[in-house]
Amino acid sequence: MNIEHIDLNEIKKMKVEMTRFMMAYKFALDEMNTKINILKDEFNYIHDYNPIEHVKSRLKSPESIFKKVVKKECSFSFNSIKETIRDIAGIRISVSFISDIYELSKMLENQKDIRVIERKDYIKNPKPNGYQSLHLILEIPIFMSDREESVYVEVQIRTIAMDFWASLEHKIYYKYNKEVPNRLVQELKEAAITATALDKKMERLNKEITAYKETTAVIENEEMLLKINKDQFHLPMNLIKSYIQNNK
Ligand code: 0O2
Repeated sequence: MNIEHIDLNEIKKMKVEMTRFMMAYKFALDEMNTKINILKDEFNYIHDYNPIEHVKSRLKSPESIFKKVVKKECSFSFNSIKETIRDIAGIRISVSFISDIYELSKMLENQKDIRVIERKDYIKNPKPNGYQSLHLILEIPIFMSDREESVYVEVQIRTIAMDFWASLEHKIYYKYNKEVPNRLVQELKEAAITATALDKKMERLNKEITAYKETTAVIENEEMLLKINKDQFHLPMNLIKSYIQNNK
C-alpha cells in the first residue's frame, strides 16, 4: 500500500470513534460494579451475610473483539459489532451457594434501569462438557456529557466450585489447543459432577446452620422476655422492700 494514500484524518477520526466506543463499555462496567458493591454492602448491613465472594470485571481487548468479528462474520461497523459481540464488557461473580446465584440475579434483573436481553442457565442445563454458570446479557444506560447510551454487559454468576472447575477447564482447553484428549474430557466431566455434589452438600449444611442459628435466636429472645417479665414482677417488690426499710 502506498503510504501517501493513507488519509491521516480518517485514521484520527477512527481512533476517536474507537476510543468513544470502548469508553462506553468501561463506564458500563463501572456502573455495574457500583451496583454490585451496593448489593454487597446492603447484604452485609442488613442480613449480616455476604453471598458475593469475588467479582472480576474485564473489557475485551481490541484483538479479541477483532477475532470474534472475524469468527462471527459480522461487518466491521460499530453498530454491528455492538449488536453481535455482547460480551465486550464482562463481569464474573463468584458466590458461596447455588441459591445465592438466583437471589443475586433476581436483584440485578429487577433493577429499574437494567433490561435483561438474554438469560442462559447452564446450571439447570449444564453444557455437555460439564460447564455450569448463569449467564446474563444486561443492557444498562450510561450518561455522558452530550448523550445517553445503552450498553450490553455480560454477567456470569457461579459458585466458587463452578468457577474453580471453569478456570481449570479453560486452561486445559487452551493448553491442548482446543483438542482435549478424550480421557481428560471424561475426567473433567466427572470433576464437574463432583463439584455439583459439593455445592449441594454445602448448601444443605448452610441451611442446617442457618436453621440452628434461627432457633437459638428464638430461644435467646424468649429467655430475654422471660427475664424482663421476671424483673418487672420483682420491681414493685424491691420498691416495697426499700420503702419498708426507709420507713422503719
Ligand atoms: P472469554 O475469553 O472468557 O470471554 P458468544 O461467543 O459469547 O457470543 P456463546 O458461546 O453462545 O456465544 O456464549 P456463552 O455460551 O454465553 O459463553 C460465553 C462465555 O462463557 C465464554 O466466553 C466463556 O467465558 C464462558 N464459557 C462458555 N462455555 C464455557 C466452557 O465450556 N468452559 C469454560 N471454561 N467457559 C465457558 P468466550 O468468549 O468464549 O471467552
